[in-house]
Amino acid sequence: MTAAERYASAKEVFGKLGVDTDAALAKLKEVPVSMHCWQGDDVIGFDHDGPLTGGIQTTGNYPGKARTPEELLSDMDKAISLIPGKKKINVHACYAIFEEGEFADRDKLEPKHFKKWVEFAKERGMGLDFNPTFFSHDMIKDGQSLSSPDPEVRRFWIEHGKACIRISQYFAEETGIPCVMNIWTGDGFKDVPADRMGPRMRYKEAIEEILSEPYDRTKVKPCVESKVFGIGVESYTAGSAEFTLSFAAMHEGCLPLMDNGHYHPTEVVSDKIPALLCFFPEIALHVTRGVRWDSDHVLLLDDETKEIAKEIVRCDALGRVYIALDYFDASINRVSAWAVGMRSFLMMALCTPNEKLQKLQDESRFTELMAMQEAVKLLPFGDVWNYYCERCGVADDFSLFGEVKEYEDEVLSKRA
Ligand SMILES: [Mn+2]
Repeated sequence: MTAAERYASAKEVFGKLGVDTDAALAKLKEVPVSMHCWQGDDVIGFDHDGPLTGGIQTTGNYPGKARTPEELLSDMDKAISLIPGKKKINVHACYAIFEEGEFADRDKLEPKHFKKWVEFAKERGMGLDFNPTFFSHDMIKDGQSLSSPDPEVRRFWIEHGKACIRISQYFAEETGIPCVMNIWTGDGFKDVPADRMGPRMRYKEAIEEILSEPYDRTKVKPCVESKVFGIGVESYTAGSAEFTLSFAAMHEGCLPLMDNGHYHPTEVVSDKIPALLCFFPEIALHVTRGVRWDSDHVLLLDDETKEIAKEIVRCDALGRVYIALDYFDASINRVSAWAVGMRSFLMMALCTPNEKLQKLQDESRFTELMAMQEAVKLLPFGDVWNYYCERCGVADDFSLFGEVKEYEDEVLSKRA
């Protein structure tokens, strides 16, 4: 049977449950998922030679890492050719692309240093998201940036944040698509602090000063991302969940950003999404896969990933949730890491008979609900997915590796 024939049969099965798969696929194709540039070179970037520092870490040494902007953009293009649907590109400030002999420190970055990213995105009809880079830099003093007790350190990073607002505005104006600008720092302490509130007050005031930089709220969407702990800062994080959530709630226009690797291992972001949507007009996500901790493994179609997607869809919040991915695995082919993680995140949620299931819950038919939820798991989602890939002109799941391997043999393996 061809993919189209299998799809026709699946469509009938889903149709009986009240799911219009044609409509689901049309919707799926239009939901942008932001592809993080930092998977391609293990979060190194182009503005420093040093290692990755500041509470995050990549592990692995798979050959073929992108070493230049040209290599990174070419690898991203290969990954993009394997990913169906709408994409955005998520850039970090440390990925400024300087001209020969040019350099600007983080506090002096300008839109022109990201011109090549804008060209890349515009040529492909994509939007751009942005992240100030508050790590891997000499001005991180004793593990602190925006919450540092040293006013000179804070000043440097506040100026960096302001520069990033201006660059985000430039991204939105150039692409015509809003730019989500996410503030995350690894500020914290390895051991028991003597003052927990002081750093948080300094952090709060610093973010307020960054957000005092003028910007168009319809174009720039500033976010604050929380974290429970990082490597070397196991005892205390200034930007904890309560801190960032409260900050966003108290500052109009600022969105809370949840990274599902940044919570205690038994907490689930899927449950937090509808809670936040009761209050915030818009929220942002970093979707990743933590294994025991914030290990930034490649996103897979596991239960929590599916549950996150389901919550976005059944809250009818595809237009209110900015979805970006955030992981970096240096132990496998990086193009494959992008392509596999970006592929199948939302399709199942869109083809789930959500209205039917909700009705069972509202009518307290819990036995039937359980039986139905189990039955739904084995619906022919694969037939819908393969047809979607075919229609989008990308490789199906079984051909993906072959394409990656070919690129590895022809391009990546020559980067010795
Ligand atoms: Mn994140």
